[in-house]
Amino acid sequence: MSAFSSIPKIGYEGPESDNPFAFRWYNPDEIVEGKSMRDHLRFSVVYWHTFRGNGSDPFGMPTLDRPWDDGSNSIDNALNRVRVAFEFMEKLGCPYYAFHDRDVSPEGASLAESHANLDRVADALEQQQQRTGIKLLWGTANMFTHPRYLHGAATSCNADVFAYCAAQVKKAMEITKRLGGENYVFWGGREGYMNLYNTDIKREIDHLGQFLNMAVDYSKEIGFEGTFLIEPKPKEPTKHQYDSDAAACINFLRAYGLMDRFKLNIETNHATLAGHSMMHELDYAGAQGCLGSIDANTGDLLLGWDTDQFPTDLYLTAQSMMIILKYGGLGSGGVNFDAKVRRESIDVEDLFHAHIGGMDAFARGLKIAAAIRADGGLQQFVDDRYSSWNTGVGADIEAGKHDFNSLSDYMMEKGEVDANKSGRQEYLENYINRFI
Ligand code: XLS
Ligand code: NI
Ligand code: NI
Repeated sequence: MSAFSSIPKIGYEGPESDNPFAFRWYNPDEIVEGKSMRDHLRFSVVYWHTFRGNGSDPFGMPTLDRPWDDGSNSIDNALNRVRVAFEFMEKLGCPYYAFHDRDVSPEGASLAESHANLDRVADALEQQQQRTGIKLLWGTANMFTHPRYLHGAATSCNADVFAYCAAQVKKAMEITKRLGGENYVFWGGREGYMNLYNTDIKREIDHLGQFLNMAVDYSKEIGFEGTFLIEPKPKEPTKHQYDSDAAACINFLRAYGLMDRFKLNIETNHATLAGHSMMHELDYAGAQGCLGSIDANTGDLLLGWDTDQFPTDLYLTAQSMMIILKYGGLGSGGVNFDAKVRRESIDVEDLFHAHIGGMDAFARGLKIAAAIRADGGLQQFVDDRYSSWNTGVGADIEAGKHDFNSLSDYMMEKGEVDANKSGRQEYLENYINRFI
């Protein structure tokens, strides 16, 4: 029985098409900067929102019509969802997906039972991957939903919780490896605090560092070579998450000796919750060699939480792709739609509109970014802006040939700095608009 029989296979029809079930910009085989759009973007569907989201919110019950889902926590329901999920991704033409252990398979009455459930569902996932050629972008462990995690996971005050998490991540990593996952994500769901009066920050962060080092050791033990990704987020569900933004995560990775094994998974709505733009977070991570993957979504300027909407803003996607291209692409990462349809978008069709829109917005962002790079005007401007560093005193400073004494001598003799030039912000904003 097909869950999406009324919906055609989504194909590329070009910008003139008025078919809502077609791509107008995402043309997987089109070559941009020497690489296909498929390989640049590596789109991924998330299991948790797309196949487990039901539209409920803190004020209201489920709203979404998902006829295949009986609402139960049974293995049969989980296996049926796998079938539907792959049918969806196949129709959409999306090459990757991502999941948490507990999205795909139900929590059991004991850890052993949870593991066994996951094994059974992984069999089905593996079969469907083989049938369709759809691959696993990343796996992760949900260590925030169950009540045992009320004080956090690896940062819990309860040592048993740390041990439980080790067992859970061990299993999730094994399953990710078995399914050929190209990355493994750590999002610190409740790794943070609600109140500093009852919190030993030093101890909690040390525990997190120790936990991730154990994960690195275990990946070596089993030969899992996928990239490890930390996903920064400043708050929600806790008031302050330890992985608050790219800079905080990179400092943490350096402090605990994890820099060569980890990169970052940057999410738009988390960047904006942290008071940064997505472009800032991507550029900062890229500059430190830590740009791994993105969770593509968007927030709402008027709402202060993680609304996880599908991205449709061309400035957002163009800026994201400018930075991704600047650092040579996402490597083993991808553009993962950590996004959900609105509670009011109750039909199955809405899942298609949402993903088609996000994929088209990123395809267009890619083309815009490539056009800006091909024109070269922006790069030229930036090169000129820093040209004082290419010769004379600038080049000598960068080469390490100066200290405070020599620079003081230099400036005493010169008396005043060379004249500053305009930053031309408005000119550049107008320039970018020529490509949008
Ligand atoms: C929540 C996070 C989460 C991670 C995966 O805000 O975005 O969905 O991506 O655990
Ligand atoms: Ni995310
Ligand atoms: Ni999020």
